[in-house]
Amino acid sequence: MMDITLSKIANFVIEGNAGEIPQLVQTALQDGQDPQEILNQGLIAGMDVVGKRFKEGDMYVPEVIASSKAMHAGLDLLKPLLSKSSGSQSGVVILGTIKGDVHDIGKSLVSSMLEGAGFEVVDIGVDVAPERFVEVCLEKKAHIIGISSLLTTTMVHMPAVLHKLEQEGLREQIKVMIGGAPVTTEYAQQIGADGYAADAASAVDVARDLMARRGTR
Ligand code: B1M
Repeated sequence: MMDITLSKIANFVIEGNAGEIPQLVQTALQDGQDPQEILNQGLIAGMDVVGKRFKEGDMYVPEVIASSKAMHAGLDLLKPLLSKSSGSQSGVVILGTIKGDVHDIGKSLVSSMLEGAGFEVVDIGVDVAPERFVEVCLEKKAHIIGISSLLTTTMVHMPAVLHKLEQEGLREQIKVMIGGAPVTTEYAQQIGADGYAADAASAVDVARDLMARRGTR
């Protein structure tokens, strides 16, 4: 049975009530709830409902924005707890949402989880041009580029990042992982990406695997 505080958190996300969420998250933490559980059963559970209602036309864009603000209000508090780093540096990841796409909640979760696993994450935001991923990757001497897309109309820009890496002669050195709701393993294979993760937790496994596969640089 779901904890009452967590179901309240989920409901406030659905209602887009950002003001109430920090206090409730604090209460859940004081009650000894695991930050990951608060995230999964509170914030993400609420956002799942929002997604379904949005799809069915029962919620509109302003309401969804209010819900995502509410989700962020909780996420901001949980982030440092989710990303208790082991202190060891696992690798540098450039992370962004592809051109034309402003969805950033999933990407932020991936960022937190990677940081939690000891990766240095350079979050370059949303609506990022393919060339920009490569530019920052060079600047930061990164090992992995992570690309998020939530729209079928924007995932088609992902291959351009791979092409740019090829053009720059970097394709062998830099690993590319992709994710986001419409993205699949098959799509990753089709475009020649090195990895795909369905959620933030498995993004860590994929990133670790990519680091192992790339050897040392
Ligand atoms: Co938009 N939206 N949205 N939206 N939105 C979706 C994605 C949609 C599925 C809703 C629907 O119709 N059911 C639909 C896409 C349809 C499609 O293309 N197949 C959609 C649409 C159509 C749109 C607009 C076009 C609507 C419009 O204006 N007509 C528009 C586009 C704007 C744009 O980007 N240019 C739009 C706008 C918005 C808002 C701005 C209102 C808001 C975004 C706010 C923000 O992010 N700051 C929004 C939201 C919130 C959603 C839903 C409801 C929720 C997305 C979310 O945050 N999920 C979404 C419906 C849904 O997904 N249920 C929807 C929670 C998050 C934790 O999950 O992002 O999937 P997710 O991330 C997961 C995994 O995917 C994975 O790990 C994460 C954590 O486990 N993952 C990765 C993500 N990135 C990864 C990268 C990795 C690895 C794993 O490696 C690098």
